[in-house]
Amino acid sequence: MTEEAQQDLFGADEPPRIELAEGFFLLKAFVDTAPLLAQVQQVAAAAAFRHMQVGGGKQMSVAMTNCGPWGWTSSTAGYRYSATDPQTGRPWPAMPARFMDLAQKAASAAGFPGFEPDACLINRYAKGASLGLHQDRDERDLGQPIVSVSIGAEAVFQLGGLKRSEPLRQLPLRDGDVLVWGGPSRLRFHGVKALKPLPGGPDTRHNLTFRKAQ
Ligand code: MD3
Ligand code: FE
Repeated sequence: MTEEAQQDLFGADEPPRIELAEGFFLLKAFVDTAPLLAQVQQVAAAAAFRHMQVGGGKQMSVAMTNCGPWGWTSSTAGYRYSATDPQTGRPWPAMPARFMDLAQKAASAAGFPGFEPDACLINRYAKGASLGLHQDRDERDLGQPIVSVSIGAEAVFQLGGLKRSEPLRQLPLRDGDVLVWGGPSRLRFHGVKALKPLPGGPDTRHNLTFRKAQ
């Protein structure tokens, strides 16, 4: 079915919900991102964006911070969820009520009711920043879905399979698009290609990922 035909299955007032794979949903233009970006700036004022270290002493091109009870961190020692920001020793900023509400509404819209995220990882992409192919498997209960929200510049994301070697589908992600993935798609490999901001558009992309870490 084409995207257009699938959109016709929904009422005119319903945001289009596209199932890209079993348990993997794209909610196009699901949210107005202006208020979200303001909250991101508030979080970043208390827990600054930083380029985390990964194996081999390299730094990620994507800058990250977190809000909520748990935050994803990476160092030369490996990946983990931490209740405190290793840069300040303080707890991560609280998850804004608007974030929690959005994550729960999106999860429900994709058929995952009762989602209670306790972590929100915030990624910031400047021109050229990318995220290599990976799986999200640092969460305790892989039966819980993940919700992601795209803000700002358009990016091309790569949707793979359950093995790194499987072919990748490339899909554009635009401002306000929300992805929800769970069930058999929870451990799909995925990544984001180097950001190429379009002339006249925003030069930065932010992405929120809501997770149940513990
Ligand atoms: C899941 N972030 O933080 S989220 C991450 O846009 C992360 O910042 C990316 O991956 C970002 O761990 C992507 C959306 C996404 C895209 C493709 C996927 C999630 C996916 C494909 C398969 C499974
Ligand atoms: Fe990921």
